[in-house]
Amino acid sequence: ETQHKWWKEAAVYQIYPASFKDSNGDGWGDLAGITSKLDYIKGLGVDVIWICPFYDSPQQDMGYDIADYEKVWPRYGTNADCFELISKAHALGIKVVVDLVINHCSADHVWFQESRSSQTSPKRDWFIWRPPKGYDAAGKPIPPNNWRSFFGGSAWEFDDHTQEFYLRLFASRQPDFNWELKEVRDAIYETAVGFWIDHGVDGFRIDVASMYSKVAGLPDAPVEEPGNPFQNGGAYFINGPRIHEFHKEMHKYMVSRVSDGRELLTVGEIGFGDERNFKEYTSAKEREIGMLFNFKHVSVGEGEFKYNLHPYSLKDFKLAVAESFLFVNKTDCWSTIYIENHDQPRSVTRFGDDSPEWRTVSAKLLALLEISLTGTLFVYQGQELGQINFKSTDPKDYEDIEVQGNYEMVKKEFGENSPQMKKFKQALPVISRDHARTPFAWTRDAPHAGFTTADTPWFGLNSTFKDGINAQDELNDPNSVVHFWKKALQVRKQHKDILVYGYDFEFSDLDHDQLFAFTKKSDGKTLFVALNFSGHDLKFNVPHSASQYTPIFGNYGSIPEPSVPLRPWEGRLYYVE
Ligand code: ISL
Repeated sequence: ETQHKWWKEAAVYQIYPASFKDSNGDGWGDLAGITSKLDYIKGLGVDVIWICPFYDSPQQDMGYDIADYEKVWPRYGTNADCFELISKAHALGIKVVVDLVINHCSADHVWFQESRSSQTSPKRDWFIWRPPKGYDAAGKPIPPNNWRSFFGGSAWEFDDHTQEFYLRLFASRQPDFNWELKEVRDAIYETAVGFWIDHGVDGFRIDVASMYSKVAGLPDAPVEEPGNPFQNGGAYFINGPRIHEFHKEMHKYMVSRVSDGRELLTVGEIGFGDERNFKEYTSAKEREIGMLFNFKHVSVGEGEFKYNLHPYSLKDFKLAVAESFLFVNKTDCWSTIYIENHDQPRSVTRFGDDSPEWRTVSAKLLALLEISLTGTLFVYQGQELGQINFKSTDPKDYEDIEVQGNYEMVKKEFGENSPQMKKFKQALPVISRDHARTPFAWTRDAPHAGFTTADTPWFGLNSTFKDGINAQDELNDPNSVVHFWKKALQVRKQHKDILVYGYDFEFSDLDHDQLFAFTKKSDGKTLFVALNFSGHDLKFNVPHSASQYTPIFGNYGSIPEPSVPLRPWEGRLYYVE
């Protein structure tokens, strides 16, 4: 049975430090900037902040390439700034979760420097080194297998110094740790986990949590994308043979390290898997991770190669959304509800309608969907404003290494004028990670929306701050998306028994292509939710027709009887008695 826990009913606000608030005018957000905005965050009614990596890093992958787990990157401030942020947040009753990036580190980390110094270095096996498979006609070394990096090209990097390749599933300078060695795991726990527990954090968002364990022998991946020398090797490292053993071990370490009895929030970036895996990761009795991020719903329409988009139906989306939490039903497992993060585009553009006519109401509709679902709710900075994507198909307008790396790969493998390139460019304004990474818009009237006083921010703002998508204008407008989110978070708390913890979820009209409607239960109560994913009026079948419907909440002010058609992008929550 589902137990109530603080971290299940908390609302978490995710902060991307580079793009939240710059306090010293160098064009980058920083920790003191976050501290200066704690009142704004508190005002939203969230309980926790998760701060993306702020550790020392050469920033090849925006801080997910960590060179020192125990030191703040100087542009983000000092360790003292970080400890101050934690204590000021705590004083306001806000808990703090940090990112735990331990599938890989940066090639600048001293451990990797030692490892690459020679083939006989005592730390050689701390990373995954292999000799070339052979040499091509031009004498170039051939990678040990055909795995593709998430950022394009081979997942292997050749190191001239020792004439071997190291595995790096992500960027060229993000070497994967060799988790097979106990010595490596202990060293990771001690620094990346222990140091931050000692400094008072309330939990961890665990990066790439499903990929630490690679299948022995590192076999070639089957060819799913003909013509490309590099293939998706996920079957050999996602949810690998020892992954659950590793999480059990790390969980034990965390529990033993906490000295004051606080219970940590842990959320694993699991991405893809089957029900058996989701349950094993998150079941309380397995003692691994508190909850997980499933990627199914945010990936609908993406290809085996992410940027190869294809059409999908609302039914595909509904089923994918449900996969996030259905496995939790009346068990001791748990999951998350989210629709944006720093790796995803803006949800209004992707799943709502970002035209001036429907932006506000469709952003509110997505909020209604999220507060109605079972799991811990995560809101990403700017989502509470109904931020939208910027519209560019030119790779030059994008910063992200994932865009740049895959652009180079498509160019090299297929050419600048190929149909593959055309598809790639069309995908950019839809799904690039950069849409989430434009600096936060605080006000309309200051340069760069008040994010920085520098002439040039590290990444340009979305120009929509001039059209009212900024915190100040929205706080001044009672009908804005931000005010709706505040209310929505209160409603979720008020009705948490059913909204947060409800069970026996059931779709109505699953095949319907505009209607997202469902029923779920809690002890003694039944909830019915109807959401119109279209820009026109929608009449729908009312289930439980003999029953009494009591309105709870909606995005059009007054809430009529369910027999009244839904207005464009209208959503309604009712109790059914
Ligand atoms: O972003 C993705 C899909 O768009 C994923 O492939 C993503 O790279 C993967 O989920 C892992 O993400 C995490 O680790 C990466 C980092 O770039 C991401 O920002 C982070 O969330 C490497 O550390």
